[in-house]
Amino acid sequence: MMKKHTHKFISFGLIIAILVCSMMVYAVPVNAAILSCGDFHFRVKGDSATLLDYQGGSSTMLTVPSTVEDSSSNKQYTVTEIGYDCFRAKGGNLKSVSLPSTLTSIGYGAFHECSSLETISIPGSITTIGNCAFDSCTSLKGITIPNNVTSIGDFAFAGCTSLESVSVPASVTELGFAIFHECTALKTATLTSKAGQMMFRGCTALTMVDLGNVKEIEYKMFENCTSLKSVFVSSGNPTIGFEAFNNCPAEIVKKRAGDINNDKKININDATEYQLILADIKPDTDAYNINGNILDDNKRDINDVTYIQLYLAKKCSSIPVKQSF
Ligand SMILES: [Ca+2]
Ligand SMILES: [Ca+2]
Repeated sequence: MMKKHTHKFISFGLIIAILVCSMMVYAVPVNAAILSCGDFHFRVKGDSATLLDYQGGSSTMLTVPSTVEDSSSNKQYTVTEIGYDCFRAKGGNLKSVSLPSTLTSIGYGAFHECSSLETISIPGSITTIGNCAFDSCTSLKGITIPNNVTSIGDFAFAGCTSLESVSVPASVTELGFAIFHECTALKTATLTSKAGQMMFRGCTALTMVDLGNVKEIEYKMFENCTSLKSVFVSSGNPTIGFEAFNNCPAEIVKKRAGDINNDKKININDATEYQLILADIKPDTDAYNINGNILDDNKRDINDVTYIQLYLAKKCSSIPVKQSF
């Protein structure tokens, strides 16, 4: 076991020092240099710096600086990237990490096996989360993927066994393999437009997934999700890939009825919206079509609106959820 508390205050001092200290240049590859400061090494190129590694070891809280300075030239570099396996060796005691809003990329394995890490805020500037970036962060309680992220790599959050809920925004267009593989505490997940292969494989506590507008349920996406009860879609009939539901209780894909505006709530706005659509005041869309035939009689009409109103007035007990497969 590494000592967790003895050097806490010394380390905190070091963190402050990092923010104001100057750098030493000690290696100069072609067009790049390595700068050293406190517990960090950076590779600098152009105007940007990549955080290469961290040598702290005993700190539990850490702030990554937004800029570094080369003391020999007084040139400042913007920290844009967390590099390969950066915190893997010495990040084992970190509980909380603060990242600067200058970052655009969290690299391959950056926080791999940071098993004490409970909280980290991914800045809104991030576009890429690399393979295994948070793999086996077994204490990580929650993660928000901001809506500038376009790419998430293989196993990025695999083995995060404390995560209970995840949400992937519409901005994400490239998804690797097994992103949430064996996140065994995960109960709910919300996707928007894209899924990945083996995405939730072995998430044995997963009960509810909202697929949004996902068009394809990918290869082995829910394999061994032995608690899975509900998979909702908002539009269309997604295609179901090979062994997508292997060793699940059932292939269960449902559509929401009654949630006309597709905001995951059924309230008076849905009744109003529906009336506007039926009166041709609002354009009709696929989503309205799917959610609107509440009485399942192949017509969308005023009776469906009335049903929502009765439901809201507690005159009927439930809005039926339609089974599509
Ligand atoms: Ca609604
Ligand atoms: Ca109807």
